[in-house]
Amino acid sequence: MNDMTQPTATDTPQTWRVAEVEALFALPFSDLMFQAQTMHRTHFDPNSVQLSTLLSIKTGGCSEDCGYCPQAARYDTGVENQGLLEINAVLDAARAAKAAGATRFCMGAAWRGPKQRDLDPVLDMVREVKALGLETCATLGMLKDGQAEQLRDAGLDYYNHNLDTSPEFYGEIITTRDYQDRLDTLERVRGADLHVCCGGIVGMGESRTQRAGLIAQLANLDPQPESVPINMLVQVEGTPLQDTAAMDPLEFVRTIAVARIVLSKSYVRLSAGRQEMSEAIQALCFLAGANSIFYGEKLLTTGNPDVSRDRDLLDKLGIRAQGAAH
Ligand code: SAM
Ligand code: DTB
Ligand code: SF4
Repeated sequence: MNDMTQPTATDTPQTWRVAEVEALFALPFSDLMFQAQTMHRTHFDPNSVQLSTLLSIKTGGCSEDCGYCPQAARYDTGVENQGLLEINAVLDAARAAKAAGATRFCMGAAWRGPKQRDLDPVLDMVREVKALGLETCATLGMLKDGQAEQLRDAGLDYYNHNLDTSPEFYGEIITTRDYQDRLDTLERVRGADLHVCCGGIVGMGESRTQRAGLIAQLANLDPQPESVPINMLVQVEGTPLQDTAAMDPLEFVRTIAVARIVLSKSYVRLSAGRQEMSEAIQALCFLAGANSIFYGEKLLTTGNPDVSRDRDLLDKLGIRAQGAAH
């Protein structure tokens, strides 16, 4: 890359090696937090958080075998299957999310990927949610050629598709689609000029090296994703991961801090698992550079803190909701 005809160091994106990311994880906690906060303050207002509300528009009965997921048909988790919601139910939920202060509405479907007959009604939902003045996000599984463009043309702002974990650990968690399938969908999303929302789950029994492997993969996406959800596994009875040894919450805080350092301009979302976290740990996550949360009492099928509890927490910390009148 030193050849004069090649891009210079300033326009070549930095490639993160797993060992470099792991070295960040290994820093003394205070040093890691200092670096993360310094980075956070370089690119963002540290006292502002973005609020996204989720809605499951199609629930359960999924053909895939993701070991963490309550919606996989093959696991007996008690989740009730629900076909695609009527558009009015979706719009009611979107209006309520907006009234509560969310700026983005994310529609999730338990599909391996959408068939065209599934996608058509979702395009209407995207159009009408967007018309309410909300940012729109969808997570519908793997996309085929042309589908990302249809979503973009309907007014979709973000597409969420997670890498979930490191390539080395991936096969322990999911066998019905491979890592490359995920990268291919992300390419299609990026190719359609949609904003990319891509993150993963920790606390699935992966090693620290594998956590670093996930973060390195995310950091090496070019361009980096605009939004990076970091989920703490929600252990759901009936899933293969239900009895996974709990991860130290401070290791979760470290994961957020490392993500903030290497994905310096991305929104890092403190995602699933907040209901099981103390306020103190959540506050440390904000200090570590998390600047987005899922907001609203439900994620897709599992619980999330009540809106009033989140408002209290943000008030206590002096954190403003992005886009809120103040
Ligand atoms: N079915 C689509 C797919 O998998 O691409 C979209 C919805 S899927 C439920 C979206 C993401 O939710 C998954 O990629 C995973 O990262 C996250 N997720 C699912 N179950 C979870 C759990 N129990 N704990 C934490 N995150 C979870
Ligand atoms: C993401 O990274 N986390 C969200 C969203 N993207 C779609 C989903 C979390 C799901 C948690 C389990 C559930 O509620 O079913
Ligand atoms: Fe299906 Fe998505 Fe759950 Fe995997 S994560 S089982 S693809 S709903």
